[in-house]
Amino acid sequence: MFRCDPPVSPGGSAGPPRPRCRGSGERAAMGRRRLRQLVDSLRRSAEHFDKREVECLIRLFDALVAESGSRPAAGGLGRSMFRDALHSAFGMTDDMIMDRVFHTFDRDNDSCISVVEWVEGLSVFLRGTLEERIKYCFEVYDLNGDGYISREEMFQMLKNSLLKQPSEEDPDEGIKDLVDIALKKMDYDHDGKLSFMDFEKAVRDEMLLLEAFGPCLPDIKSSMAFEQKTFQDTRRL
Ligand SMILES: [Ca+2]
Ligand SMILES: [Ca+2]
Repeated sequence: MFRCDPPVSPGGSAGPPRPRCRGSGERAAMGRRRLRQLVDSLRRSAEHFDKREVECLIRLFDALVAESGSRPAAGGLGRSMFRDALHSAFGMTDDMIMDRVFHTFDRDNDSCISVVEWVEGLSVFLRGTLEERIKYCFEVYDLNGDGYISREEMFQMLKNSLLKQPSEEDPDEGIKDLVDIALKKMDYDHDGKLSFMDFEKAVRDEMLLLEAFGPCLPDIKSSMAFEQKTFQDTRRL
């Protein structure tokens, strides 16, 4: 069971009102007009989905929230439910990476994924452009959010993903070697850490480096299966 903390102060953001963590019960009370507004607004902000796909994703969100047993007032996806969804739909298993994915979706940092955050997050996660995916992966890997992927952060992520395989020698030494290799290849300005510019340049040179520190995007097969299953529903909201 999870709990959604109350949202932080909205701080007068521009644009249409962004609903926070509304569950199915609360949204039922929004009325059809507001639901239309939500779909229209999401179609603009989550630009990789068309109207029908947005509706399907809202429906899936409602189903997941209902499944989690969240109280309507606190509706929205908490961390554990979101991780379960990532695991079952995309085969993700790395808790550290899944927590970071949660963090990138949870734009307002209230520990709860609202319907808007869900659809906008999936737009990048499933269909993001290369530029969007580079930004997304960098955000996932910058564990403390200071704008750099540090040597320690690389070590932590690589250790986390590599220790699942049996190793014969001192694993830390091997991981340190990998960090050195990553820095040698990606740290263009030689300051011992990866800035966004370093990371972007490295990935544009070699696409495989996009997920250098752990898989955080869906593979093509599970992504296609998810889309097929989610978007086959032709009912209107
Ligand atoms: Ca949130
Ligand atoms: Ca950092």
